[in-house]
Amino acid sequence: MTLNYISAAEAASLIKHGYNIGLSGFTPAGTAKAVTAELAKIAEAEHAAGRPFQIGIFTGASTGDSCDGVLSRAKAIRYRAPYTTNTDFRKAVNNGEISYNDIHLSQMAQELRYGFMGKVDVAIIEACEVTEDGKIYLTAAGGIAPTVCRLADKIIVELNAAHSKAAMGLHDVYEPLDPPCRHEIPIYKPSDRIGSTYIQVDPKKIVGVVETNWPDEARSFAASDPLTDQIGRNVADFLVADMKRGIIPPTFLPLQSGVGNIANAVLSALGHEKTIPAFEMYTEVIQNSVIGLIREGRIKFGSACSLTVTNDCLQGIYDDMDFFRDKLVLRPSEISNSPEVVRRLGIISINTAIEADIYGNVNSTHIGGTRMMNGIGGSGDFTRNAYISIFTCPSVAKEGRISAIVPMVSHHDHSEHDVNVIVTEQGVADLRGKSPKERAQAIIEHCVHPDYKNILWDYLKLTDGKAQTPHAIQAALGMHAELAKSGDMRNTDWSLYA
Ligand code: 0RQ
Repeated sequence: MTLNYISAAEAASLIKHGYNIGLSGFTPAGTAKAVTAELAKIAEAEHAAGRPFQIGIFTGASTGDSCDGVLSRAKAIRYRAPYTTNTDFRKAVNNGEISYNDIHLSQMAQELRYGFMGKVDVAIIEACEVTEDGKIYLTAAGGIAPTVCRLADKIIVELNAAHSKAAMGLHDVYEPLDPPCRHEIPIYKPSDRIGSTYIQVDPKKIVGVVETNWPDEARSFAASDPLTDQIGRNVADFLVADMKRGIIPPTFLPLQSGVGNIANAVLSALGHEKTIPAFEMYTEVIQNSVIGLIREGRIKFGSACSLTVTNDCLQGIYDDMDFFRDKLVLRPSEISNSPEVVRRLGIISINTAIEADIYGNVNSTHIGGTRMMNGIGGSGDFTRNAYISIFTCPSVAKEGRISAIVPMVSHHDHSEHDVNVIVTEQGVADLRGKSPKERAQAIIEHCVHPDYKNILWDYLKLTDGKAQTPHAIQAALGMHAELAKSGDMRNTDWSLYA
């Protein structure tokens, strides 16, 4: 079948008010860009003409400004799932303008297949190559592309020349069957390949191919600083001690690490800790730091859903594909984040918390308990199923006015049953094998900033100290209430609750 080459504007005109679009990509890596940018113009024109125009978005994780940014500013998003990092999208969500379904990333593809979120009308897939017999070769991310291609009525391919055709062998495309027919996902080590290097679709569904040359819109992260370096050092020291005690095998275990500058600092500390042998990653996002460590031989293999790296780093990978071909694989998010595989491989997971409480519950998503930050991302997929689950965060935020450790989290993403270790720049609280009361002692002793230690010890004195998980319920959110009142949790006065 001959492919139909069309402009981005023509492709966007195929998307109607009320449609749900399914996108390739995971983080800004590999996300379609040109058609959504044109779609925002259509939405603005329709709104100016007094007509409604809103769509639903299904995707792998966050996208770039050319999707979530332009479409939220154009008020063109009715519904979206899952994770996002875009500032304008966040504002719209917290203004109540968008219906945002923040689910675990591993569940996105299957929940679409199960029919939980409605129909996928059009899939927009970024590719580095597409063939007349319907083979689509993805770019820098797996995401939910195989599933939205299969479910969508129509497929638009963005053939993006900014991605080298060298990406063609990177992917391992695999979609599990759904219950009651699902089998095991046959991955027994991070480097196992179980699928094909392309998505096979019915070529008749490809309604248009849009040629672009649009680099990924990956964020660059702040350079590491003494605080993030100290957190990285604390994680590395903790893992080295666990290895010496025989808790972690001498060959080490595969790592998952979140996104951001703390994650970069942790990886850098682990990569440069010579008592840890060269290790593997089974993770969702590969950042620049991982690529550097692969080049140095400190990371042996990286399995991920996306290459969320700067464009010069990505070009370096494409240019050096002979070196990277047997050291990297990109998978769909339901495989990169599969709870089954994470549990089997014995992943050490390292993610960032917004806040944690003295019993080890973690809030990853909401500021002040109500305002969405980004979303849970893959942190829950990995944390609950990890061999060792670690959360890191600075002990204070906003120049010390906020303590990251509080009596009770204001929103709850990861429970005390799932969180093994909390690490701040102050130190490490090892919660494994401890009761809630023992956990509270460890967290306050080792992780809390000195400005807040007495405030938290004094909170415990308000409780009867006997219950399984002692709380003074009226005061449990007292530090948050104080922040709302005076702007500084250090002013917390427990006598108000005595
Ligand atoms: O505010 O933006 O005004 O400066 O929150 O905090 O310290 O810059 O940290 O960018 O690493 O984000 C948890 C959000 C951390 C992220 C979170 C304020 C702080 C700052 C951001 P400003 P930092 P980061 C992999 C796995 C969930 C998903 C996940 C995240 C802003 O890591 O989205 O783990 N995680 N996915 O000042 C009020 C507090 C605060 C606070 C920090 N206690 N109260 N504000 N801030 N703590 C990714 C994927 O799944 C794809």
